[in-house]
Amino acid sequence: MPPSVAEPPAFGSLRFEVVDAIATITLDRPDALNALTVPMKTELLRALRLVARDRAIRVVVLTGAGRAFCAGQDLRERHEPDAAPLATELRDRFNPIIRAMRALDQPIVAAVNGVAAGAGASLALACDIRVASSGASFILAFGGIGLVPDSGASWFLPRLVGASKAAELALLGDKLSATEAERFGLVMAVVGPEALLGEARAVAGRLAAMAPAALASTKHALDRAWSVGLDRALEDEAYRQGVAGATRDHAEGMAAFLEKRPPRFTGE
Ligand code: T3D
Repeated sequence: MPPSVAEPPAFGSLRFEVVDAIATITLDRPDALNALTVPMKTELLRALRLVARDRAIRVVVLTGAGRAFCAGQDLRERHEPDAAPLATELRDRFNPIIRAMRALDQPIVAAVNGVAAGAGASLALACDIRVASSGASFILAFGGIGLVPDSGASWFLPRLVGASKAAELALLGDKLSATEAERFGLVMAVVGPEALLGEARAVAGRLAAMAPAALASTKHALDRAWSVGLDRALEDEAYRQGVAGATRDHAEGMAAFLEKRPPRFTGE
């Protein structure tokens, strides 16, 4: 595995650590339920860019410190007289984060440790896989302050839970509990709070052991499939399979199968 280029970077409002090819990003303003300020958004984008450059990182776990995952935009900051206009803030700070998450080759596992509200819910929705603590919840809190779902929520939610449930959650702003989220397939597993990070890292560990190029291509193929017809998707799969089939990792996977041993994928 290539050495990590991610030096322990200095962050103020989040924690970034890499262990065993898994980068854990912890939103770290627990007193404000990890509400997103300008510095925090800037740092989150910086952390995602660090991951994008570091092939030694195979998976990202995104979580929150304290009792919340993330309460969305910091409403105290939003109330400041010099706050950027809403649309500008979305275009300049929120949307680049969501785009970076989906452009990332590495899958992102959300460890939803508590409430995910507003753009905090959007962050969780933009991850590839979610595991949740039993006390976690998702709230499309936008309507409560006279706003509309943003940071990708209106795009991800109907795709993840279906149009009907998405309308209910987005229009009424009702809280979706972790267990209900699991029933709708939004979260992969619900575990006790003390087991959450272990569960998320176990899922991340499984992903980290897989062939990274194939994993990245699968992530991007799934995203692309939303916007193309079957013919295009079939051709897209054929192309991606040609690329994946030419990797050393594919040869290793085949050899491991025939030799009845676990594969050792290197990312080549
Ligand atoms: O730039 C832009 O504005 C555009 C982008 C917008 C995207 C958005 O995210 S809009 C939606 C923003 N978020 C919300 O509307 C959620 C607001 N928060 C809540 O509704 C509730 O706090 C929760 C349902 C998330 C949790 O409720 P609860 O009862 O568990 O906690 P609490 O007592 O309300 O909050 C605890 C503390 O966190 C409290 O501070 P204090 O009084 O102890 O000093 C509270 O003010 C603070 N807090 C919670 N959410 C935010 C926040 N502080 C700043 N911003 C927040 N979003």
